[in-house]
Amino acid sequence: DQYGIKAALEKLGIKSENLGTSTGAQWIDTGQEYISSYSPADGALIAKVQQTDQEAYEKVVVQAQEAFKKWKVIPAPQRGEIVRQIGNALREVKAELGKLVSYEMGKSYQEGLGEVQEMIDICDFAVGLSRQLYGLTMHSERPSHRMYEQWHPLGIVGIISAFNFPVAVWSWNSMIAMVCGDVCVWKPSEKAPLSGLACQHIIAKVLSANNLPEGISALIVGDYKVGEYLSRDRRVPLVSATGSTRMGKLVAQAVGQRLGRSLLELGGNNSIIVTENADMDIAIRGALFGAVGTAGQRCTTTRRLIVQEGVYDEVKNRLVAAYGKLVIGNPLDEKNHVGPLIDQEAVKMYLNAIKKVKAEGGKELVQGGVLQGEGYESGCYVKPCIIEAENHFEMVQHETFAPILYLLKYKTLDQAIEMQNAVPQGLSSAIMTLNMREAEIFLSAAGSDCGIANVNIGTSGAEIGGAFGGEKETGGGRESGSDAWKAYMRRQTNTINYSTALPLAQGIKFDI
Ligand code: UN1
Repeated sequence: DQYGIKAALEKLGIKSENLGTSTGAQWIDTGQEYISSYSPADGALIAKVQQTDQEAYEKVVVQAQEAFKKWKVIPAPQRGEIVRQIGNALREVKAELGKLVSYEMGKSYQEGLGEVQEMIDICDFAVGLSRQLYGLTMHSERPSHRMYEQWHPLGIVGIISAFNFPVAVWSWNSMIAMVCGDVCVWKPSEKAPLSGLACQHIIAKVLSANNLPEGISALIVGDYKVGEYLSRDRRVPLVSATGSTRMGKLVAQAVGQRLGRSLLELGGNNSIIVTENADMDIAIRGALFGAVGTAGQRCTTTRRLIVQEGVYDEVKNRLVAAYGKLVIGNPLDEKNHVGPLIDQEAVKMYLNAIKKVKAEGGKELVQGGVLQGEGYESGCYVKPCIIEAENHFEMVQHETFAPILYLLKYKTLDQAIEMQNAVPQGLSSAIMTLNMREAEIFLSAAGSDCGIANVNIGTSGAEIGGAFGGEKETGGGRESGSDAWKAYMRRQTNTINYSTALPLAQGIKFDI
């Protein structure tokens, strides 16, 4: 145990066998099967978590409904105070939780720490927000009338999160939802349930220390079938789901069927345009982290590099050289740059994508493949690769959650922008240029069609202060900063008459 996993698990309250259904401090034994969580880093069994069934889900939702009655009338700044304490509790276990995320999911320890920092950041943001849930006031057209709007808590928010950001994306949703007066039921990914469990322990401690009722923050565990409990449940007005476009469409249909709200953060197919006016050092570094960071398993990962023909060879050569220096191995060992994929299923998809794109005419500049031998026993370590391709190739149009970078060539900026936009997804995008006109065109209405568009920064690593999400098959939802909180509340328009008459709007006369 050279990385201190045992001590981290102990501090986070994770045993070898754990219940998985919780309304806060209380855990429900469902008698169901356990999910085994294996580390892609070394293939070892970390611990087991029991799955939720319909009966236990019922208990969770009834408890959440009860909790909502109390939580929604607590003043928002007081709810913010609870979130402030959660942020502090996270600060205390940053190293341990970062380690568990790294070990269970496979991202580097640095990125595991970064993920917990992202949670702390959103707590701070939410605390400030708890005093800023502003509505507008309007001028009434009628004399001695006042009009304004206010934002009220919505109810139970269902959160379905993905394995790649097993804790941060939950916190974007839950911390904002909490200050908004909502209660949350969270289904973490069945591929990283222990990270979810650890968060449940942290949050439950803070809630009980403040004598708050059970049910403000609940946990359920299982695969998509457990997710369906949430998406089909009329008592859950909002379902926020992160994952594949395929999953998002199913959630949207089920939630739409009952006219609920869904907030979707789905696949990306993000590109960086490198123009002839780029700062090449920044362009190469940005593309490198964007493409191989988190082993290509971010929804914001750079999947396409669209390079101007005049600098194409330079970019290609420098990138190939940089890939040659990448060290692949155990994510907890800080000398390694790239860790494993989440599981062998993901390895299969990676290999399949490479095979398919080559059959379509793609040319491997840096060869992919599965690593074998000492340190790679889990079978989840793959080589980041670069493939020269064309934008219309089926595989280039598709999001493969792995470190495969497609290199594409362009002549004019118009062409580059057209290529950037000519994919079904619309999450993140970037341009590398020191030319002001190029940058502004890229950011204009004629430019990138994505929810995120950066200049001289890669496609990944967004800060929590902005709204996060994207267009088209990315699902259209916005989470995290800016005014994304509005999705977690219901808006009410109020008109008050303080006159002695009852004038009708639009000047309508109705006298008897
Ligand atoms: C995700 O991959 O689902 O912008 C979220 C980023 C991170 C969040 C990614 N802050 O890359």
